[in-house]
Amino acid sequence: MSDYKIRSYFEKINPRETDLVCEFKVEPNKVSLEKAAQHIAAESSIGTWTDVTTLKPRIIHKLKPKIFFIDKKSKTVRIAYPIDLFEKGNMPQILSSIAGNIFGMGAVKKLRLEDIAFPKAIINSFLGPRFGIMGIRKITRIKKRPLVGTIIKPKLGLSSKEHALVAYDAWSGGCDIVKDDENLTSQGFNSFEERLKETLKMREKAEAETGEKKMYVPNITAETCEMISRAKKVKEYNNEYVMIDIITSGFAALQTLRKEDLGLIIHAHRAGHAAFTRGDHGISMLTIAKISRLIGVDQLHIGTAQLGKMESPKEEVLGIEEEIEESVIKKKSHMLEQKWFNIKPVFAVTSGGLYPGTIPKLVQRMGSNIIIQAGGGIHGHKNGTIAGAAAMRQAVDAAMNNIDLREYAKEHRELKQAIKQWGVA
Ligand code: CAP
Ligand code: MG
Repeated sequence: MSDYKIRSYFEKINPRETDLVCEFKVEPNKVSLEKAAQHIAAESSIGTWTDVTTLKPRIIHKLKPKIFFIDKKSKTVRIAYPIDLFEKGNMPQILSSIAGNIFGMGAVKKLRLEDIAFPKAIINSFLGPRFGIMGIRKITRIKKRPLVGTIIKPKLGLSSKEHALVAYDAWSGGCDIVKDDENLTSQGFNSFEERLKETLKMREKAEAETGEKKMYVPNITAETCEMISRAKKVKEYNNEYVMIDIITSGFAALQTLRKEDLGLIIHAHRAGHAAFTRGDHGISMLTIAKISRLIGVDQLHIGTAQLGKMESPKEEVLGIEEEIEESVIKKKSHMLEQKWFNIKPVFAVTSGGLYPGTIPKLVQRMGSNIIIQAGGGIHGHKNGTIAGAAAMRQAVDAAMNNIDLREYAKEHRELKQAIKQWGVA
């Protein structure tokens, strides 16, 4: 029997600069927290359920991860992984290690990957955002205030021409950005290229009439080869943006899109994330946001800080906003230290159940470096989409000038009607 037993993964060390570090919250299953941590460290790196005769001392020496922190009260475990365990530039492989089998092990009742601290060599192996916040502000010519966007509603069912007309109304009313909904791609009633063509015609009209730069974010989510060909189509039509549903498309597809480097702004929708970011078993949205920034999205949905229709804890959203915007993150509760080196910041998108009455609190909580999107909160306005878009822009103007919303509404009838319908948060 080989004596290459790995007696323990515990080691009182400080992680090396070159290590990749993970923080887990662990609910053990009929074993001690230490035992569960051992299983996690083994299964996420070089081990399995029993010793194997094929193991060699050099593998243990080079590749064994170290459990360097364990806290019984908060059930937190931190593990430092030698960088050679990972293929640089390969997000699926990294996640198959530290976010793979371990979630299904019998030794854990619940397991949540709270955060990953990527070392410099891994950071440098990804492209990061091409534009980032400053790049998008330059293209949209909006220097300081939040960008105002809408999602065409109903989600599905409009023809390409009808979709384009709703977009025209939203832009005419004051929206900077119009996007497709996450489940609109190229259905029989609204094919991708037809929609792109019709909507860009309406964009041109709206720009000429308003004198403002207007943006269209078409959803290219599809099988990867088809997605790339749609992105190339968008490029042919001289559009600046594409949108991809990053969870349902997958991180490999997102890497492919980013590496195509078509010079398109990538809007990342996170539909499906709550299947595993919610509750105490799965992967935190903070981790998903860091992966997205590293691969290279330019803007990302991160929640509404409890002001919208989705569960969206304020502290979590503000932590994510800091993580995707700042270049150095200091360690704090459930956020590991992270240096982002040359990786650009990502524009935070806040969306889901928002309406004009939520804007003052939203800007107060998240600041003005955000993209605010409202679907129902614009197209549900009693006087229609143009009025709804105008009401959103008025609410942003009031917030940016610290004017009480109800006060401002006295002189702005669209906002007044929106407050009558939905109130002020
Ligand atoms: C919002 C939305 C967005 C959600 C996604 C929707 O529409 O278009 O997909 O914001 O959630 O389909 O619900 P409403 P998140 O403005 O009508 O709610 O941003 O949290 O990922
Ligand atoms: Mg949507």
